[in-house]
Amino acid sequence: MLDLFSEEAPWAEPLADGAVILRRWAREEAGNLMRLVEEVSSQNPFHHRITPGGHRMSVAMTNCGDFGWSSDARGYQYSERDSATGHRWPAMPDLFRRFASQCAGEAGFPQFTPDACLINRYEPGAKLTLHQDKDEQDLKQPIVSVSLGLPAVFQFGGFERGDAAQRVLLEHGDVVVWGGPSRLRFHGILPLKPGIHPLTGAFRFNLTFRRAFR
Ligand code: MD3
Ligand code: FE
Repeated sequence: MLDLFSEEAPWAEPLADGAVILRRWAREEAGNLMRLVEEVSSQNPFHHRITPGGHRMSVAMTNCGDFGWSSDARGYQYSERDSATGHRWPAMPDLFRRFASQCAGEAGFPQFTPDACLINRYEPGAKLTLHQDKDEQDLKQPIVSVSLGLPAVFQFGGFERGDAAQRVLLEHGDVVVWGGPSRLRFHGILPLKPGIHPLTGAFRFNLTFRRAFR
């Protein structure tokens, strides 16, 4: 089908206080970013982790950087080693660090240097229920998220689990910077619809760049 919008330039729009969507900002680098995702995941394969409650997550994850986020019987935490293997996480590629810092700068966070990158892989039906990201030491640091491949419906709620949530479609190349008051909002991803994307096949990938420790 003819894609009437494929030539449209990237643009930025505020989503909420402290949150900015940089639509399509990662499109130009998407091929390079995906090659690096393959490289990281060849060293530390995507893995469906078990929540502290004993459930297998539908989203498969890996990490790169000085720290990685994971979940196991002991709970959720950032650590220098993958508890599943005892190995350090692969180094964060320079392009990842540079790209995330540049996006954060555009959104008004000029000092952001990530020390952790969580990579989520969604297959059809995979979802992330509403949650807050609060395992990081300094919640004044933003999180930069980069979506690649199949689109997903993102839910953006309030400060309590039961608050009404807005729905936002996150598409290939969309970058979102979450800082300020938005940093502690509940958020999630609705079950992924099946499809085929020319770059990522049957999957959606989401990279989140974080500062885990001061
Ligand atoms: C809003 N990831 O990894 S990205 C996560 O698409 C996570 O895989 C989703 O939520 C994904 O924790 C959503 C958008 C996102 C990331 C972090 C946030 C939104 C956020 C932190 C605070 C508020
Ligand atoms: Fe999150």
